[in-house]
Amino acid sequence: MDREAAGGCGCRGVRSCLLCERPGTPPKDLPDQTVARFVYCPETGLAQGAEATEVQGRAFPFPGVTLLEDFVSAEEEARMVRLMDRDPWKPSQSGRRKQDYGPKVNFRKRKLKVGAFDGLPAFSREVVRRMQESCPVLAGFAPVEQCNLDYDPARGAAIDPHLDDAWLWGERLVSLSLLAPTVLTLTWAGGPGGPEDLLPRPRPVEVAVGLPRRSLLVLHGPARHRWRHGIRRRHVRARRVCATFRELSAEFGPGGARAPLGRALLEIALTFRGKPV
Ligand SMILES: O=C(O)CCC(=O)C(=O)O
Repeated sequence: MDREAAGGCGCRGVRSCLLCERPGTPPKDLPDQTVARFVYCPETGLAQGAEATEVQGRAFPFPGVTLLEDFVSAEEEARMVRLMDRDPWKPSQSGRRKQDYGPKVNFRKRKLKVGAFDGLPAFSREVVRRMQESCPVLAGFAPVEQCNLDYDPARGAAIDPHLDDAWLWGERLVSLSLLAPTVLTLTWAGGPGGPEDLLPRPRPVEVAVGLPRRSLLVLHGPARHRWRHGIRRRHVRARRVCATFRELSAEFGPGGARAPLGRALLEIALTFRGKPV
C-alpha cells in the first residue's frame, strides 16, 4: 500500500509495517535457520544454547544485562499507560508509535539543543527515584531522555536490531516493559572476541532475553556496545508499551567538553514537568 494512503504509518526507506506492506507480501521476520540461538538466563548470567538446536548444551558468559522483575506494580503500570494515552502518540518506523521527552538531536551532525524539551513527565519521578535507589548498577543514573514506544501486533510493530548512539548517550540504557511480555533479541555486532569462536562452525549468533511485563532492563557494557538489540514482529503478541530512559555520555558530564549543556539539560529533565516534544 502507498505509505501516504496508509494512515498512521511512519515507515521510511527499508522499514515497513502491516499498514504499508502490500497484501501478499511474504511474512517478514521468519526465524533464520542459519543463526545459532542462545537464551539468556538471568539467574546465572549465561547465554545458553537453545533447546533442540545444534548449540544445546553450550553456554557462554553474557555480561551487561540486568533484569529487575516487578519493578512497578500493576496499579502503577495502569496509571502510567493511562497518563501516556492522554497525550498524542506519533507514528514511527516499523509500525511503532512514540512519545519523546528529550532534547533535539541531530546524530549525523552531532548537534544537540534544548528545543521544546521541558522535562521528563511527572509520572516518571517515582520510577526514576526507585531506579537510583534499588539497583547498584543504576547508582547515580540521571536520565535526560525518556522515549515511550507503543507496539501493536495489528500494525506488525517491531524494532530492527540497532546499537544506541554512544556520542550522546551514556553507559546505561534502561527500559521499562509495560502491558505485555516480549523477547529482546541481541545480535553480535562483529569484531574480535565474539561468541562465534565457541561454535562448531562459524555462523551468526543471537541471544534472546525474555522481558516480563513490568520488568526493568538495564543494558550496559558489552550488551550495550557490542550486541545490537531489537524486537521481532513475532515477539509482539499484544499491545506493549516500553519507556526507555537514557543518560548523557561523559562528554556532557562533569569535566566533559560540553558539561554546561549537559548540566542545563539535566536541570530541565529532572523538573518532571514535561510534555512530549
Ligand atoms: O522496546 C524495547 O524494549 C526496546 C526499545 C529500543 O531498543 C529503543 O528504544 O532503542
